[in-house]
Amino acid sequence: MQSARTLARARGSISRAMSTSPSGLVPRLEQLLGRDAVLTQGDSMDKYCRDWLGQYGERALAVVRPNSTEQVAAVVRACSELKVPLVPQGGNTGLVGGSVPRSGEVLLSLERMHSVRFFDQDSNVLVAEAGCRLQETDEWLRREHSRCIPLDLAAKGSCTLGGNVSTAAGGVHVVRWGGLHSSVLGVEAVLADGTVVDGIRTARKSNTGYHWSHLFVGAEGTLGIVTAVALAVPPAPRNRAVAMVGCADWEGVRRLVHRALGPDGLAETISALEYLDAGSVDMAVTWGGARDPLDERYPYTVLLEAASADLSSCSQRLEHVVQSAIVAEEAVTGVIASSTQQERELWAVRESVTLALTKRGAGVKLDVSVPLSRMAGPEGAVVAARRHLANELPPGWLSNATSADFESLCGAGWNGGVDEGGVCVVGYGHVGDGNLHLNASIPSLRKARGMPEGREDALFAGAVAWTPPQLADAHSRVGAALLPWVPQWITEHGGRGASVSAEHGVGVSKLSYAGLSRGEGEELLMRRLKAALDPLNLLNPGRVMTSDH
Ligand code: FAD
Ligand code: S2G
Ligand code: ZN
Repeated sequence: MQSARTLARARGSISRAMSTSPSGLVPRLEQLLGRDAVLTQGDSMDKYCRDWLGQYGERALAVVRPNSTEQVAAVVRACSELKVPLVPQGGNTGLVGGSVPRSGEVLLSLERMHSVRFFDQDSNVLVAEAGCRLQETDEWLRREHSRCIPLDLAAKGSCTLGGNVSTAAGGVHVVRWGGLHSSVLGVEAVLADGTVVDGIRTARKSNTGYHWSHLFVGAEGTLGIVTAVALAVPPAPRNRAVAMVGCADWEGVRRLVHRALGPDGLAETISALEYLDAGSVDMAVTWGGARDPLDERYPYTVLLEAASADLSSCSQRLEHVVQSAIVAEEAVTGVIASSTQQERELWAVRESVTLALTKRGAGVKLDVSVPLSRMAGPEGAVVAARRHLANELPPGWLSNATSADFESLCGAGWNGGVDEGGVCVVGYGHVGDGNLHLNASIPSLRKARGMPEGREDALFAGAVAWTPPQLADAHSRVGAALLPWVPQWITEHGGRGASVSAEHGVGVSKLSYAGLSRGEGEELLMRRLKAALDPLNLLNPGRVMTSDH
């Protein structure tokens, strides 16, 4: 984890590295792409060289912005000849440090490759370039063809289709449409030697050899650069119904999930099934600006969305599930949105947690798959992490909301919504597909002071909070306590239902423990594929796998 101080040192050394960049590289790149497509000066490069969390990234040798597959191939050939490593970048919203350069690397941004090549009306396949933004492309598809991209995530405004494919992004609709492997029909990619491989086709079925395009789904830029993608796109549901329910305990949540996913539940109208614990709702409301969704704070809040061509089936099904869950005492109460505005407000609670966490201070993120029984509740990963932190950190560092018996505090979370400071561990995520986002939040006093007028004095009343540079130290101590302890716990208790990285990928931040979810044979196969496709190890080296083999 790089604190600002270390980075400054690195920057200092990097600027010296500039003088030692391979001779002729920059002039050659400028000749290939045009001067305006090649950045080498500090501040114009900054936004490309810092990750979204502000935790990773060093200064690149150069940032290049090709506008065509041919230009991408030419850049790759030049870097390959001069043996200069390349980092492809889409929207730079990745959360594992994989989309930003280390010193001595060239950052290749796909931002200028943002054309929709075509939409095939017969097969309902969209062919778009890698730099197309998810939200913009989805809106165009809905408007022009009443179809949608089968993917939705809070970073949709910035993330790109190439980045989505390369991280095998999950998001909130996996429970309806599956992951991107279900919708990617083919990619166009540039290999490490500059070879362009065109796998773009609109045939829904093609069995003429290895399904090699799927190698690039989740490869995080380590096997080739995706320049275009062919996606099967479903009809955009005309109607949706959204509800939020409060549950008193995890057993209730589990039974509600089984109900919602069952044959008498949302069935074919299932669209999203998310959960938040009390601390996550506190984050969203106190720091994320979301409106309190229910009459009081429950240990768990579940968001359900049904979607279909006709309004009656999705709203009837949703109502039936919510009412039955209350009758069966799985849920205590529930609200069904009665307007688009209210639907947006309920979703805002869920979608604002990530940003809220960054506003409160520093964070340690875990994005894991784990069986429901081990996700939350007294036997779950979140309580286990809290208990572990209570043992590892100095007394008084933990906020009350992180006390081990937090689960039992009905209406738990902060004391009446006032953030008392201290380290919090919150759990939320895509409960419908077993994906938990476990986040530890280390409060920054300086950020509290940035709160809306009058709020900051109520915040952190008396409890511990840090100002930099102590914040960096507290951050690394919490990270050291949780990593790899939580991934090991997940692996030990989750069996084959566990993965130490569910949807964000490995990048650099999970390198040290990704092996917990990769068997020996898998590791061997992955290294053979990497050696075959990138023998000089120039494509995103040291991401996904260490390079020391
Ligand atoms: P980048 O961050 O630019 O790159 C990601 C990785 O892909 C890097 O390793 C990069 O080298 C590689 N890459 C990018 N483009 C290409 C290309 N064309 N060819 C080859 N390699 C490439 N992720 C989820 O899965 N689910 C979520 O619910 C989710 N929610 C998020 C919410 C917020 C607020 C934020 C900030 C992020 C969230 N993410 C989520 C993470 C992130 O948005 C996804 O991983 C997304 O797919 C990254 O897309 P991008 O275009 O920003 O890629
Ligand atoms: C989400 C975003 C990252 C995080 O909100 O679904 O994938 O850990 C996450 O908040
Ligand atoms: Zn997620």
